[in-house]
Formats: sequence, C-alpha cells, structure tokens
Amino acid sequence: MVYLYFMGTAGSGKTTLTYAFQLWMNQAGYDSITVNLDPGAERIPYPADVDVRDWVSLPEVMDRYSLGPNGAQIICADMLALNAVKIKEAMDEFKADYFLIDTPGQVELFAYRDASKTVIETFGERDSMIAFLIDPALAKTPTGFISLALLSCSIQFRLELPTVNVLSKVDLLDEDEKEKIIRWSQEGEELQRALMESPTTMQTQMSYELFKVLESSGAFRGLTPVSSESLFGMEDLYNAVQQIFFGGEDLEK
Ligand SMILES: Nc1nc2c(ncn2[C@@H]2O[C@H](COP(=O)(O)OP(=O)(O)O)[C@@H](O)[C@H]2O)c(=O)[nH]1
Ligand SMILES: [Mg+2]
Repeated sequence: MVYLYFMGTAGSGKTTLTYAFQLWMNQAGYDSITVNLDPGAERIPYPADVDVRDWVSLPEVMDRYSLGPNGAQIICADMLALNAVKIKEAMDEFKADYFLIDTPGQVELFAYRDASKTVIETFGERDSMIAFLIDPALAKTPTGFISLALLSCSIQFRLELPTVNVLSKVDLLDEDEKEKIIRWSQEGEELQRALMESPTTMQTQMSYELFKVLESSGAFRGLTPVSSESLFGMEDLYNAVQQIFFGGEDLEK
C-alpha cells in the first residue's frame, strides 16, 4: 500500500494531478483510488472515491462558529485529525494499492499543523510519501525556483516523509524553459550561473547561500516534469514512487 500526498502552493495543480495520475494508473492497470482531504474544496473536477467533506465541511464550520473562511479552515484542519480513523475505515473498504491524496489548497494548512501528522500516522506513516508540485509560473526565475525548493525541503522535514519533486503543468512551458528548470534542479552550477546573471540584489546573494545549503545537504535534487493536460511524465512519476519505496535508495523503507 502506498499513500501519496500531493502537496504544493495554491494553484500548483494538486487536484488536477490527483485525478490525472489516477486516470493514468487505471489505464496502466494499477489499482488506485483518490481521496479529497480538502474540506474547503468548492468544486472538484471529478468525484473523489473518499471525500473528507462527508465528515468535515467548511461552510458548516463557518456557519456554526460564525467564522470567516480562514478561521474556519484552521478548525477544519484540526477536525480532520478527529475524523482520521473514520476516513481511514472508508479508505480501507476499497482495498486499493495506491491512495492518491489531494491536500488542502493552502499548503500551510496541511504542512504546518499537528493535526496532519495525526492523519498521516493514522493512515500509515511508513507507507506514505509526498509528491511536491513546483508551479512553473513561480519557478521560472532562479530566486523563485530556490524559494520553492526551500518550501519543499521545509515540508519534507516537517512531515518527515520521503518526497518526489514534480514540475507541474509542463505543457505551459516551452521546451527550453522546461529544460532550464530541470537543469537547475540537477546541476548546482547551472543554478549558480543563472543567479550570477540576475541583477545583484540582497535576494540573489541570499539565494546563493541558501542554494549551497540545499546542494550540499542533498535535500533537493531533480525534478520530474509532468502535465495533467497531456499525461506527459505520469510513468516517470510512477517510477519515482517505486524508486522511493522499492528501489533500495531509501534505506528507511
Ligand atoms: N495547462 C495546464 N493547466 C493545469 C495543469 N494542472 C492544473 N492546471 C490548471 O491550474 C489551475 C489550478 O489547478 P488545481 O489542480 O486546482 O490546483 P491546486 O490548487 O494545487 O489543487 C486550474 O485552472 C487547472 O486547470 C496542467 O497540467 N496543465
Ligand atoms: Mg486543489
């Protein structure tokens, strides 16, 4: 069993990729179901097999406690933990091999609340991993790229889960841009060169120092490009998941 949590900044493509990856997996003959963990999702493009909104609903919490959406989101995030066992029971009924889990739109609601740790532990921590989505709109500049790499590392450390970093929506990038961002993720010198070419500001200097830490720690390396639109890269994502759990790379597993 694998629990794959799709995480990333709001609008990075988590919801779309959750479904696109399921579509690809089912076509390829793998057994997967989708789980919506976003109590505030207003509209999801396809029905989730298990939907947290059956237990926790943002509009209801806003009503009951007279809260705006932001305050209610925090209550909902904690209610997720209170309902984790029931959600897990509903997931178990499917007896699937892969659980593709869409997380709340605002990444901090899931990444930085203790409730999420409870959820991950209840579902099965040892079988869990993160697919962190890098939004190409934010990753086109070297400083933007580094800020997302840092966010990915921060979440990885916070949740203590193996992570595959995904460059999402690559159908929106031209080939040169796509290659450039992927090279930055693989070769520190390329990113360093791009930083040197940017106008020298406090941010570029700071980025350079931060990037050296990322590089030497090996906490962020490589990106798997995918498109939910064309299903480009889905097999590579599948292989990256296999590598983490069964590849012998990650000795903890
Ligand atoms: N062109 C393109 N658009 C995408 C892709 N994935 C997501 N989108 C669009 O990006 C927007 C945000 O996607 P969504 O999945 O809701 O992001 P989330 O907030 O991370 O769940 C939507 O308008 C999607 O249609 C993709 O692979 N290609
Ligand atoms: Mg979403």
